[in-house]
Amino acid sequence: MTRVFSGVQPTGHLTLGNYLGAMRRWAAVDQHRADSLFCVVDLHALTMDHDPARLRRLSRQTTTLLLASGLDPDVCTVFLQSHVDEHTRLSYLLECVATDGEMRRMIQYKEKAAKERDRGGSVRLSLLTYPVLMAADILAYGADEVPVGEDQAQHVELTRDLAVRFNQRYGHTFVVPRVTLPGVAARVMNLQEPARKMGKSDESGAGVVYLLDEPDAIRKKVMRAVTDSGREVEYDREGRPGVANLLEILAACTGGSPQALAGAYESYGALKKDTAEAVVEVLRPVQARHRELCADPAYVEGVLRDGAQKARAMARPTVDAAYRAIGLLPSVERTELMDVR
Ligand code: AQP
Repeated sequence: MTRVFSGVQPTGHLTLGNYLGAMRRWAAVDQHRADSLFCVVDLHALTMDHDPARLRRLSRQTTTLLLASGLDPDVCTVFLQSHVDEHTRLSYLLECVATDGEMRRMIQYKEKAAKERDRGGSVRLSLLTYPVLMAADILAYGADEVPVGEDQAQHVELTRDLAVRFNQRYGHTFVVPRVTLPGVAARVMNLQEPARKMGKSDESGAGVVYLLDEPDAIRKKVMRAVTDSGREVEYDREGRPGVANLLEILAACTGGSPQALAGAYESYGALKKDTAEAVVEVLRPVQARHRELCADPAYVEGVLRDGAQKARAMARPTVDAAYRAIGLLPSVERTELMDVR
């Protein structure tokens, strides 16, 4: 059976981008057709300046939202990255096959490091090495597919490179995974700055629809979306990125295609109105389920406890095999060696 792995970072409140680009597909499709693991990758949240209390809150909220979006712990595995030591065990081995040059080429590293430097902060070493930890997240489970938004595709490419290199040097150990992207809304853009990705760590939040935004807040944000001075509704990602973004969001929410939807509108106002309502409707059941789950924190804790147990059992054999392949003596063999002497 195909195995799927994906994750989400508890670095802020989850956005419509996270939902349309990744989470919705995990719940609607992946968990039912594959042996799937979905992970709140909390260690990745330590790569930038962070507040420990906020991280704890966001880790709980992110887990609750994954469940609210439809992940069913009876058919998939939901867990926290820091609960399974195999991720960091494997990450070090992969650091020994990755190169400094390929880490520095990662777009997210360049962007986030530049932002941190502009703020006068210092760049954590873990920001540079985090794609290797992400590779370990994926390879530890022998995942065949990694369903992500477009912004994570480069990191999955790196994961493939590291798996191939490790296998060539030390013998076949890892499945080489492939990225899967959604057909539409693979990169939802910021409503105020359509050249920029809608991200959860955006400072103002004006162009970001959060999954827990009230319906009126969603309507306001969509109605104020930056478009352009033209009048005709055309799907042109390069020339009219703001309108194209709205069309993609509408298409992702209603199931149409952005090109076909463009022909159905004569004004930006009407497009914005329908997009706002479509987003409100898509998020309504997620928000309702989130409220129910918040009233039952013991259930969410139980999901994480069981998920970690299942995940550990899946990851351990592969990570142990990697340790052996690279030349490290497993502790059992070490005892046997001493007996022989
Ligand atoms: N705008 C987006 N459009 C489509 N997909 C997106 N994803 C994120 N933003 C969009 C996808 O959501 C999944 C989880 O994302 P993540 O938390 O691992 O990574 P991120 O969103 O890049 O988060 P950061 O780095 O904490 O902060 P921001 O958001 O501020 O950059 C992934 O599959 C991702 O592709």
